[in-house]
Amino acid sequence: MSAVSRVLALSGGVGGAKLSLGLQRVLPPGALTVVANTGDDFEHLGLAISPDVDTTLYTLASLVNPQTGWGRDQESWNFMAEIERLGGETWFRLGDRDLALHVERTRRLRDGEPLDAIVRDFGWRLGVESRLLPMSNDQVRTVLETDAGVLAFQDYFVRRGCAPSVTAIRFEGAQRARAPAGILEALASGDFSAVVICPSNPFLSIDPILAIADWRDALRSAPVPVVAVSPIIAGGAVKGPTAKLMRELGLEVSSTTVAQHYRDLIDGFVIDVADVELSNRFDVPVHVAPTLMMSLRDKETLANEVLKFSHSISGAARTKVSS
Ligand code: FO1
Repeated sequence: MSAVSRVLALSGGVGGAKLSLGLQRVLPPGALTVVANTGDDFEHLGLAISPDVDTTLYTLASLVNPQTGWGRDQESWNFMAEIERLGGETWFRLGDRDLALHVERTRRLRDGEPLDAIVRDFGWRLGVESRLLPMSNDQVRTVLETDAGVLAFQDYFVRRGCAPSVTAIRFEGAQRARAPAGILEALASGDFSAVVICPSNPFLSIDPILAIADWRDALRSAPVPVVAVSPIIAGGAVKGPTAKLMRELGLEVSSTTVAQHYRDLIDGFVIDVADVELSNRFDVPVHVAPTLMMSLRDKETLANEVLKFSHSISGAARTKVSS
């Protein structure tokens, strides 16, 4: 266990959820709060789907499908098979167990309950000991400008398998969106001892959170260290379209690019052991650790490394580079 006590983690889908699970396992019960991206949310088959919130929820509840990293374990697909038989849309796969979550969330949203209250209750019912929050109760939608036209996130990501080339990304609704009540005050008043930006896609998973002025301002002025973990290892991404997207946006596929992207927010940056030779190429303190999370032990080890590092830089002069 580390000296760091309460931690706020910012997360997207699978990669972020893995580190969140590591943090949950090495911190005391209840000491972790995870803020999940909702830019990927959409309405599908008449249901309100929140993929990154659900991936995090299932991972923290040890109910996630270990093969995909999203959706439920012990899943069956009768609903999808029947949808197909009826000629419905099957490109986005909703398993039978997972379906219950979407049906229940949709009902509660339609009854006027805010998303954060619904997610909090789901967490409690599924036995999650950490607090999980959507980045906002207001609608924010990630939209991509591509060589195949303007695409909604899941159309780009799942239906088209990230094949289109991306020229720009926007977060519709982010300008009006607010963070859920209470969390920013908790951060500003020192309730947390560190903020961790998980190794999620910076452009698709973390940027939707940072596009909300509330969050960006709160992180810039956080009275505690903000530490990001690079999703890039040895010039490639562990999973997903991060490296392809960076090339399309004209960026070098390197952890130095990611640190530069977060430069006005972070006080420290964690890179993989494979990138040790880059460690003197950053404007912020750098910690080198194994960042590939295959086993539960890997997740716990990285969580401990991140917490140790953030503790070691807390109290040091702020290193954020103003932009
Ligand atoms: N990802 C896929 O690649 N194909 C799917 O059919 C799919 C269904 C799905 C259903 C529920 C859910 O919570 C997540 C799901 N995902 C699927 C993952 C998800 O679309 C992405 O991983 C995230 O949006 C990006 O973080």
